[in-house]
Amino acid sequence: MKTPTSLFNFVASDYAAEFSKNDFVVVKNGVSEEFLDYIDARIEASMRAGDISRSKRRLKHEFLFDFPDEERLVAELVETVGELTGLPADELIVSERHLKVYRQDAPQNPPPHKDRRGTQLAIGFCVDVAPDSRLILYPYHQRSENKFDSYDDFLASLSEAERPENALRDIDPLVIDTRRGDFIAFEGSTIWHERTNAAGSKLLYLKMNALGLDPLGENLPGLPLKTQRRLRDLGDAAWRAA
Ligand SMILES: O=C(O)CCC(=O)C(=O)O
Ligand SMILES: [Fe+2]
Repeated sequence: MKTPTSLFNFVASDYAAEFSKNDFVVVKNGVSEEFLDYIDARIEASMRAGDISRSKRRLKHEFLFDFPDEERLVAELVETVGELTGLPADELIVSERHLKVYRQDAPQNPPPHKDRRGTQLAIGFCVDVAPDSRLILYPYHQRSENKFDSYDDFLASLSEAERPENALRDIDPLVIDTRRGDFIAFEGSTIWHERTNAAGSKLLYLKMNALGLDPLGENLPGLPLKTQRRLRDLGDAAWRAA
């Protein structure tokens, strides 16, 4: 499997003002061709391995994504996401890295959800999106944080009036057409969101935070960069003392 030379096709600072204003951004064709090819190959290999989905909603198959083992790509990821979102790049960690393949029988209009607390940011890479499928976002309403490690626990904590089917009843969501190569970033633990008509769609999502949360133990070995740097400095000191 060929390691990509870069992940992204865009300059993060060009989109930072938009993210700061809306708490989400979609960059058309923001994912590099080489990274898309890499994700394609990983999906192909993963479909033969086991599904790791923990969700009770049974919308999609999920597979752990093997992020390329290259320091420069890990650095490109956190530096781009940091610059885009204003979160400190050297504190970012990856709390989930899942390939998502929506089931053929996925419901067409599932109710929206919020991601677990470790998903301060949901970062999506669109690989193959069914023609009628849309990303639904509610960035401007009902922004309380899911403080739990699962959506089910969060949902159980809500009053009847706070449940999405009631709280969002009179609010029109943003309906976003995302296609292969598009890059998505949004604040996943506070924005109600979902994908409609998703059957057969394939995406990679990296869930990230600067809160030190790694509930599934999926963080990349090189993160956070701050710790990595400290370890390197300690190593140098030990080396000089020897
Ligand atoms: O399919 C999408 O773009 C959204 C996926 C999502 O919300 C999730 O996996 O938590
Ligand atoms: Fe989500």
